[in-house]
Amino acid sequence: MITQNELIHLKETARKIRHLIIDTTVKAGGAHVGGGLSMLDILVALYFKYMNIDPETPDNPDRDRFVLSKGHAAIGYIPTLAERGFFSKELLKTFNKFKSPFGMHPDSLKIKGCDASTGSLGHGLPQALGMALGAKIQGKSFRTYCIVGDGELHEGSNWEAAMTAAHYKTDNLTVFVDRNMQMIDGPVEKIMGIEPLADKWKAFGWDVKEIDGHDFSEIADAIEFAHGVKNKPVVIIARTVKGKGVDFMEDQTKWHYGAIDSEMQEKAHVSIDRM
Ligand SMILES: Cc1ncc(C[n+]2csc(CCOP(=O)(O)OP(=O)(O)O)c2C)c(N)n1
Repeated sequence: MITQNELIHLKETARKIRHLIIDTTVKAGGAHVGGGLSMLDILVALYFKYMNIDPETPDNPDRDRFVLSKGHAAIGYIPTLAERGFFSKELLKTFNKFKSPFGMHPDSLKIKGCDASTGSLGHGLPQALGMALGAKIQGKSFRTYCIVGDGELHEGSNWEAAMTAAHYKTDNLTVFVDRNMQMIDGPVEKIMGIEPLADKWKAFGWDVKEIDGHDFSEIADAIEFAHGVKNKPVVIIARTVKGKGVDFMEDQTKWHYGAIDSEMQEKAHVSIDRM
C-alpha cells in the first residue's frame, strides 16, 4: 500500500529523474534511453520506498541488493542513484566520458551504490540469485531485487538461474521483467517470441504477478505481495512502454539507443512535464 502523499512523491521523483535522463543523454552524445525510461517507475518505487539502503553506508553487508540485469539501461539507473544521494548530480555530466565512473554499462567497482557490474545480457539474474542464496547461507534478512529485459530473456542463462532459484526456494529474490515488448532490433515477439511468459515462469516454479509497470500502486502491491510469499521466488511481469514519458520515443524500436539534439531535448522536457 502506498499513501496518497507517497504516490505524489514517487511520481514527482520519477518526473525529475526522467528530466535528468534526457539531459545526461544529451551530454553523453547518446544512450539506451528507451529502455532507461521504461523501467524507471519500478526503480523509483524500489529506491525511494522499498529498498533498505543508505547512501551514507553503501557497503553495509545487511543492505538490500539490486542488480540491473539489462545493464545497457544504465542511463536510467545512474541518474536514479544520483537522485537518491549516492553521488552528485553534477557528476552525471561525465556519463560515458573518459575517466568517468559511468560507462554505458554500470561498473560496481566504480559506482557508489551499484551492487553488480552488468551489460552482458543474461548475467545479472544469475548474480542476483547468488546474492539471494548468499543471504540464506549467512542467515541474513536482506532482499535482492533484479530487473531483466524481455529481449534479455532470450539468453538461456536466465532460465538456468530461474530453475536454480526455485529449487533453492529463494523467496528473498524478486525479479521484474521490463515487458516493454521491444528490443534492440524490433519487437520481441517478432524477433523471438517469449509468450506465454507467465506460464513459463510458473512452470519453472516461480510465483508470478502481472502489472502495469507505470502504475505505482500496482508496483507497490506487487512488491508487498512478493515480500509475503514463502518458499518461492517471485517474478513481476511489468507491462511498460519503451521511452515512457517522451512522446516521440514511446514504443519506437529506433529509440533503443539514440542521441538527442537541443530541439529534441526541449520537446522531451515538455512531454515529460505533461505526463
Ligand atoms: C550477451 C549480449 N548480447 C547482445 C547484447 C546487445 N544488446 C544490448 S541491448 C539488447 C536488446 C535487449 O533487449 P531488452 O532486454 O528487451 O532491453 P530493453 O528493450 O528493455 O532496453 C541487445 C541484444 C548484449 N548487451 N549482451
